Parts: sequence; C-alpha cells; structure tokens
Amino acid sequence: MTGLCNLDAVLDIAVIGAGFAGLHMLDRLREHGFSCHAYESATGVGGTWFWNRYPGARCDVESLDYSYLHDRELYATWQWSERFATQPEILRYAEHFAHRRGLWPHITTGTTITGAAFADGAWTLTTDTDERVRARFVVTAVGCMSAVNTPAIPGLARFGGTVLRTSRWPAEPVELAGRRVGVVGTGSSGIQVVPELAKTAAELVVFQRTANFSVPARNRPLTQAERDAAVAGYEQRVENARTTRFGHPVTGTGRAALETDPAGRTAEFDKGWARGGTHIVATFTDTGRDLTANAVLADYFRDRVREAVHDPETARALTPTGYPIGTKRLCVDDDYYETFNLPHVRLVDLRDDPIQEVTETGIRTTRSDHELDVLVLATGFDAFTGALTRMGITGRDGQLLADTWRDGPRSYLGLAMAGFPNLFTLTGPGSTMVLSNVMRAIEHHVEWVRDLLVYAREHDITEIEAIESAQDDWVAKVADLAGKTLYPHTDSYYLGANIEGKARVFAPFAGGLDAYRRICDGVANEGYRGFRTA
Ligand code: N01
Repeated sequence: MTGLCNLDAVLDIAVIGAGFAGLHMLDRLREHGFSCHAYESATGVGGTWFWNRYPGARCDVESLDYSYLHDRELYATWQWSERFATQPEILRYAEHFAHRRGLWPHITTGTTITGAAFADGAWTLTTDTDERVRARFVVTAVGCMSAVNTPAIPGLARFGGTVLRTSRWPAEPVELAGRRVGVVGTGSSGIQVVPELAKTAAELVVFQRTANFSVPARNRPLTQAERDAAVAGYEQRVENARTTRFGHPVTGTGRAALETDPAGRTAEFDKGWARGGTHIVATFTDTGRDLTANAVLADYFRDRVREAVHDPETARALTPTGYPIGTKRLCVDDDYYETFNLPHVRLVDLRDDPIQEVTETGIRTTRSDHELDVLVLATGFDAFTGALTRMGITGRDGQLLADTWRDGPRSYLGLAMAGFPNLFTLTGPGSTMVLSNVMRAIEHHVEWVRDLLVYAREHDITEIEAIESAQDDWVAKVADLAGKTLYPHTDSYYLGANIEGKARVFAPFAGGLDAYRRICDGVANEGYRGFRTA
C-alpha cells in the first residue's frame, strides 16, 4: 500500500484504477483543487502494463503515439527506445508520470473495490481490505481489458505443473528454460508470447482454436532524429488527436482495392507489410466495409502465412479463414509464423483436435496426450464490461449494474449511465475504446469529465445523471454504427462472444474518435444535454 486517505471524510471524487486513465484523471482533479484519491488492485501503477508482463509483451501502437500528449514537457523529454515499446518500458513511463506529478501519496495500491453503492447523494465504496470510502462522485478508470477470462476447460485445477496467465504474469522471473510449455490462445497476447517462449523452452505446444490475422511489427530502435522530429511535430500531433478517426493519422492510398489492378494492390500491400504494424489495413478505402475488397486483403495475409511456414499442414492450420480480416483485432508479431519452423515447436489445431481435458501432466486432446510442465493461458478478457460488472456497482434504488447490463451495456456516450448518478466511466462501453488509440481516448475522456465536474462545482450541482431517453438514443446509435461495419460478421470480444452467456452486443462506438469528440463537445456546449442535474 502506498498512501491512505482519511476514510472518515467524504471525498469529492474517488478514482478507481491507476493505469494511464486513472493517473491522468487523478492529476487533473488535483490540479483543480478537488479532494480525490485513487484505489488500485495492483501493487503499483500502470494498469494493463502492470499485469501483462509476459515475455514479449509490447504495445501494438507506436511509442511516439502511445504517449501522453497533455504533458508537453514529458513528451519532449521522455526517450522511447524502440518503435514499439516493451511492457517494462511502458510501465516505467507510467511510474515516471506518477512520480513527476506527485501522485503516489494519493493512490492506495493493493486494494480492490468490491462494492460501490449510491445513496443519499454519495457513493460508498467497499474494499477487499474491509475499508469504506465515501465520495460524492466516482470515476472508474478500470481499463477495457482487465477482467481476466479463465476458460472453463475441464480438469484445469488438477494440473500438477505451473499455470501462468499472460494477463497476470508474475513479477518475479519464471524459469522456463528446458521445460515443456503449452500455450492456449492465439490472440495478440498468445502471438506475442509464443516466439519468446520458444527461445528457451525444450518443447512448445501451441493450442489454437481460431487462427488470427497477424502482421509483422518490424520493430527496431528509434533514432534520435525520429524522436526530435516527433517533438518538433508536437503541435501537429495534438491537432491530429482532435481531427483523426483513430487519434493519430493512418495514411493509405486513398483508393479502393476493387478499383486497383491486382499488381498495383499487391505492390501497395507489400509496402505496408514491409513497413510493419497495423497501418496496412488502411491501404485501401474499401477493405473495412466491403466483403469482396476485404477478401483481397485477407488473401494477401494468407499468402504470407504459406510463404513463412515450411510445413504445409501447419501452414494450413495457421491460415485464418471464415471471417473478415480486421473484425478481430489485428495482431502484431515478431517472427510468430517463423517460430513454427523450429523443430521443438508444434501447433495443435483445436478445430480438428479439440481439448478434452487438462490432466495432472498436461492437456488431453481428442487424438493425443500432450505432456507439459507449464501451461500458459493467453485466453483474453471479459472485455469492456467485465471490470465494471464484477465490481458490485449498485445505483439508484439498489439496481445492480451487472443486472442492468445483462442484455448488453447501456450508457450515454460510454461515460455515464441512467440510474447511476455521479458515476463516470473512462473508456466505458459505448465510447471508441480500442477502436482508437486508447491514449487519445483516455485524454479526451479525462478532460471531458474534468470539465463536467468543474461545471458541477461552479453551478452547485450535487447530482448529475444520464437521462434514460438520451441513453436509449446513444445505445441505438452505437448499434447502428456497428451495423454499417463488418464487425458483426465475426465472433469476437468486441461483441462479447468470447464469454459464455454474455449478451452478443457490439460495445465500442465505431464512428471514429473525431466524430465522437465532436458529439461530446456538443453535449458539453449545450449545458450537458442528456443529463439531469440537481
Ligand atoms: O485475448 P484474445 P488477448 N480454448 O481474446 C483463445 C490487447 N492486447 O489477451 O479466438 C481454447 O484476443 C481464443 O480463441 P478464439 C489487444 O486489444 C494488446 O490475446 O476465441 N482457446 C483466442 O485465441 C487484444 O486484442 C496487446 O477461438 C481459447 C485467445 O484465447 C486484447 O488485449 C498485446 C479458449 C484469446 O485472445 C486481447 O488479447 C496483448 C478455450 N477455452 C493484448 N478461450 C498490444 O500489443 C479463449 N481461447 C497492445
């Protein structure tokens, strides 16, 4: 624990979470003289970057974009070492920000909020350390990918070896050299961890249910000239944050794939593949909305898999089929496919050979027993809603958020919910979340919520709550925008489809961060239209 607040007092604002959103929120609130305090489950700050410390973890957004922009001096002085930063470096960045802004005394770490109830104009938070915190307002900064998904694989508890989760990787070193390691899950985390584990494991068995589309990162050290250019271009970057769909520019050819001849298409895709990173999906204007155009891009990726993987059967299994590219998050890798050419690395295609059970000594699939010393679960998250619904949030008249969201999340702007006054959700479901650079989404939300709280103070507002009809309109808008994309074609965590029993609802706002920001600005400029105040 690093600092306690006076638990008898009523805070102006409690912040839940001390990742990038929580740290920035706390800082902005303190700057404006609010009494506030943050609570964090982890024993340190950094949120997702505290927990996801598995070998190979790094960001799939380039470091110079995955940085706070609101702190100009920090932007000018922090020296990212690589094009795509590693988890340890990003964690150091978060810790540095907390030190720089004097935030540590205002954060209680190692403390999980287990309940939040609204009554008599204030929230009462309860913690797993049996403490109670009273606050007039609560801002959640719990992240989009923080509630761990542990799959219901029969026998998991009986495994006699070591079970590790990429999303809760231990801080102390894990000895994997010379051991037989199994990895379940081939999303972004699995695809990043596999090449690293292969470097030391005696045997590595990768259990894949769905083959993912992945693009090479082409990671490399950043040059001083690149860092200097980024600092010189700071104003433009700030402007881009306001005016672009993703919060940073993604430049393509501006042409449609279906109106470009095949040789021209391949030449452009080759450039994107050689450059590395996710920008390749924006090469043409139609691959994100037209299934035929999408198939052209998907086929290009499939050809790269067949080119990289020597064994034809393994290549076939690793080739993604059956869903449009981009409708699950595109993975970014370092030699993922090449790893399967190593003699001690094997792929088990669970579509052909499903897991029957975990035994004391490994994983039994329909056809084989795979003997393992270590089992790595890279099985993802109850994304977007899980961290909120698991927290025991109870609003007006005792309504439980988990019940209110049983048929899918309902929010106004992704920031507030009818029936839950004085509660704001940074990067909540219904906002752009992971469909934009999440750093830019965080900065927007923090500024917007800060402005609202200042407005409330200036206008003696003690209660502010989303109006049901405004929320209904927002939910309909989010659904309508999703319906115009290819996302609903695919079972993914975007739709909650990775969690058994979860309502199949597309949670993010798919209209772009620029459009989202304009809507939120409009709401604020009209005296917080869609909110009831008292
Ligand atoms: O999780 P995922 P993740 N049996 O849900 C499989 C961010 N992130 O942690 O596709 C067997 O994508 C599941 O299979 P299927 C990023 O936003 C960012 O990898 O459901 N397999 C899938 O293969 C990312 O998108 C970075 O058929 C099972 C995998 O587990 C998000 O976090 C790095 C299973 C889960 O993939 C989540 O990524 C890492 C079962 N019972 C993560 N249950 C950056 O680079 C699940 N699976 C910033």
